[in-house]
Amino acid sequence: MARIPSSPGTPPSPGTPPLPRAFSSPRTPFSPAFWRSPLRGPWFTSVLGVVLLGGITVLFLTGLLSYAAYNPDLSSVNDKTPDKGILGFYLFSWPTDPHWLYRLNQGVHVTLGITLIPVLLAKLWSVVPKLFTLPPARSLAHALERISLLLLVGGGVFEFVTGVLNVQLDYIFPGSFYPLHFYGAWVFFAAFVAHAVLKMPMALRNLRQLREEKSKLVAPNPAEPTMSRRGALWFVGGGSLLLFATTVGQNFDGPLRRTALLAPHGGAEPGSGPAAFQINKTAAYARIDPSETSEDAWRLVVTGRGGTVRLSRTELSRLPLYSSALPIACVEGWSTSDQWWRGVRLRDLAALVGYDDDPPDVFVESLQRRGAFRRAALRANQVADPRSLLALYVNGEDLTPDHGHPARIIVPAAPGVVNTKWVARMTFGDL
Ligand SMILES: Nc1nc2c(c(=O)[nH]1)N[C@H]1C(S)=C(S)[C@@H](COP(=O)(O)O)O[C@H]1N2
Ligand SMILES: [Mo]
Repeated sequence: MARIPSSPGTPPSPGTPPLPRAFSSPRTPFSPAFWRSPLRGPWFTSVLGVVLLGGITVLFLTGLLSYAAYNPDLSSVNDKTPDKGILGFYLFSWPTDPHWLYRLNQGVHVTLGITLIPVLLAKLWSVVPKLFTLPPARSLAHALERISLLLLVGGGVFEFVTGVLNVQLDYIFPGSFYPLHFYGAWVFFAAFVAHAVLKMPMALRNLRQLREEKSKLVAPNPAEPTMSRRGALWFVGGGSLLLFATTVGQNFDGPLRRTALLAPHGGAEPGSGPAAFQINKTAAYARIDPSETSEDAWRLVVTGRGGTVRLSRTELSRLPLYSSALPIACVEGWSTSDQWWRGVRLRDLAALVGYDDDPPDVFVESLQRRGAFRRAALRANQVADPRSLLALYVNGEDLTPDHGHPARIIVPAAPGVVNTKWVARMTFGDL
C-alpha cells in the first residue's frame, strides 16, 4: 500500500522532492518522518474506529451471553472460569426459547469476529506511528493514556488471536481457552470503553468535516499515493467481505456450508444419509469402546430422590417417545439447521425417579472417561421443557456412534457443549 523505506536511511526515490533537513536520516520508527503513507490521517482512523465501536460492542455482549449460556453458576462442571468472582454478576438462567438462541448468538459472535479482522488490522496500521511516540510518557496523564492504549492494542490482538485459534484448532487450549478469552475480554473492553469515550467526540468531528485536521497521524513527508483513502477503505471492506463469505456458511446446511472454506466445520457434511450433519468429536476420538455401547452392556443409570432406575436401550425405546426439531450449535461458531431428534423427554425421566411435576436440575455423565465435555449440568427450566430429550434417534434412524449412540442429550437454545453424547448416568436433584 504505502511505500515505506525498507531500512533507516534509504535514499529518497527519484522524483521525490529533497527532504527538509529535519526529516532526513537517520530515520527510525520513532521519528514521524519514518511513516510516509499519505493514507494515514484522522478521517481514515475515525471511520475504522466507528466500525469497531459498533462491532466490538456486539462481540463483547454476545461473548458474555455465550458464557451465561453454559449456566456456569449451576455447577462447577459447567464453569470453565471458576475464579470469575464479581465478573459473573450478570449471569442468569439461560432460557430455552427461541430454540435457535445460542445458534444465533454464537453465529454472530464468531462470524462477526472473523469479519472484523481486516478492520482491526487496518486500524492498528493506521495508528502505528502513535505506538512509537517518544518520550514514552510526558506526564502522569500521558502515561496513563499510553498504558490504556497498550491494554487496548494488546487486549484486542489477544482476543482475536485466542478466538481464531480456538475455532481453527478445535480447542487448542482445552479448558484454559475460556478463562483466557473471558478475562482478556474484560481487560480489553474496559480499555476500549475508556478509549471510545475519550476519542468519540474527535472521531465524529473528523468524520463530519471531511478535511484534515492537524494530526500527528498525518505523514509530515508523505510518499506518492498509490491509492485513495476511499480505495483503501474498499480494500479493507473487501477483505472483510471475503472473510465473511468464506465463514458464514458454517451456520447452514447443504450447498451453503460448502462455501465456508475457512471454517474447520464448513465444507461438505460428513458422509451421507440422515446422520450426515457435522460431528464435533467422533466416538473414536472420545475413545468410546463399542463393547460398552452394545445392547447387552449399556445401561442408563437414572438417580433421584425416589431411587435409582437402570434402563437398557430397548427399555428406553418402549417409554413414550417424542420428537423435537433442534439444531446443534457449537461455541466454535458452527451450527446445523434443525435436526429431527426422537427420544424420551427429560422430564419423563425425572418423573421415573420421584419428580412427578417439579423437574429439578440434572447432572449428566457420559461413558467417555476423559475430556472437558464428558459431563454437564442442565437447569430445571431446561429439564422441564417438553422439547428436551434424551435422544435415541435422529432424522428417522438410530443415532450413529459419532452422534452419541446409544443415547444423547438435546436441549433447545443451549450450546452444543451441554448436549452430552454417549450418556451413561443422569442424576436428578441437588447438584
Ligand atoms: N461426551 C461428549 N459429549 C459431547 C461432546 C464431547 O466432547 N463429549 N462435545 C459436545 C460439543 S462441544 C458439541 S458442539 C456437540 C456436537 O454434537 P455432534 O458431534 O453430534 O454434532 O456435542 C457435545 N457433546
Ligand atoms: Mo461444541
